[in-house]
Amino acid sequence: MQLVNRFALGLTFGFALIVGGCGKQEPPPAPKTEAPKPPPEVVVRIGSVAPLTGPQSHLGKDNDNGARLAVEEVNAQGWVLNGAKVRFELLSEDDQADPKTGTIVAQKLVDNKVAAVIGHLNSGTTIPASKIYHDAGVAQISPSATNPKYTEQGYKGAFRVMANDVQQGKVLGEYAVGKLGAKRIAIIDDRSAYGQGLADEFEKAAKAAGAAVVGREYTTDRATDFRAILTSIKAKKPDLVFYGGMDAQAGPMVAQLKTLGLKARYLGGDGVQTAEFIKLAGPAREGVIASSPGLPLDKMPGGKGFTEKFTAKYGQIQIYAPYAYDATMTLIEAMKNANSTDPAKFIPVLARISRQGVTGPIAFDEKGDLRNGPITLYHAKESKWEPLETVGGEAAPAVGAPAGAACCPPAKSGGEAAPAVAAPAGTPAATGEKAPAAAPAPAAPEKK
Ligand code: ABU
Repeated sequence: MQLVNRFALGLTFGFALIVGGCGKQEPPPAPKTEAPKPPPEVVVRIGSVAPLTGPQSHLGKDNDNGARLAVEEVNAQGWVLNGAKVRFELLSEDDQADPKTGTIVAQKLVDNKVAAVIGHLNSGTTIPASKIYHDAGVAQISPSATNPKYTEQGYKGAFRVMANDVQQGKVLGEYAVGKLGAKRIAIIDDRSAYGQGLADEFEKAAKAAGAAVVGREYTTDRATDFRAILTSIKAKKPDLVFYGGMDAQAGPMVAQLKTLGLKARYLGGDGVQTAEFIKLAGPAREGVIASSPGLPLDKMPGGKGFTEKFTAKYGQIQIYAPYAYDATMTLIEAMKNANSTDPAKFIPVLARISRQGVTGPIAFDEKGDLRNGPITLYHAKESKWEPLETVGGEAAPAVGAPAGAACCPPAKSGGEAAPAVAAPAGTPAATGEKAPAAAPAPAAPEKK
């Protein structure tokens, strides 16, 4: 039996040798053709800073998502610079709307070698952080900080893509007196750089237009109970209450104002003119008037397309997302035009840029402020913000105008008032009185 097995094994082995030795030979492997090497990749970091936690987190996420959408689109298109593929990386930081935290995260971004920062959201964080970016040679574009001091510091790399509060306060003060007929005005602000600054500019303009300021009260950007200051204000019988601050306070404040039986009109700036305010104020929102530096979303040259893209990905736009998108796209276009991601090279190009953004024409004056930015007034009607009128701004170029298309004459001599959309019932505008003059945009040399 053992012999038979050995014989069978021998046969099998021998057959295998025959087949292996004399059968068809495998062709030698074809020489490998080298796959083309992808271009080397360079990563360019851009910071995005806003309050991502706390009472303003809905606004912070709105800004951050606007910047993120732009970065994702640019990365999908691809850009090769000096033979290397550029990939932009957005580093998001939460400054909690707190000035001290703002400087800490600004230093962190500088340490992480960002080329530029989109932010911050709040003037109170943007201004102290801007010194850190300036000292490090990093570019900064705020999509939403409106206090004029930000661009008055002489920092070559500091820009903003909306009108500032000197312009906004003037429009609001003139509207309150000239169109709403306010004579006795009470003012509340949240003591933030934005709230206090806007309230001061409003007060100046309202007084210049002939109104009396019968009371001025203060709160904070963390408060939720305003009954003490509203009771004090009620005793002064104002016909209009102006609030300089954000929606997280304005919402409950308006509701408490109604509960206390205060009949005065309520007016605020862009911190109030948000989607969140409509929710927070509840039914008390009806008739509230607020301004925003910019055109209504559906009147922005790229508003429709942006709204579709943004809402599909991130949900409802609060207010500043299109500006954060434009700030990011404008920054990257300056890098492309400069053929460089080095701030020393692209900042001078950014200072002279003239392009069509989603929000409208984008070009900066000698300080880094948006040239001739429009300001729109809205009233809350049937649970939404409805535009009343737009003051200033260029006529919006046609949707789809090529990126980089010139938007503005080199020096603009004045704001052109867009036609009024509507005026709230019972106001002088509705009865045909003359509208207040548009805030003129001064002619400006280029930022050097
Ligand atoms: N512009 C209002 C919100 C941001 C800020 O300026 O503080």
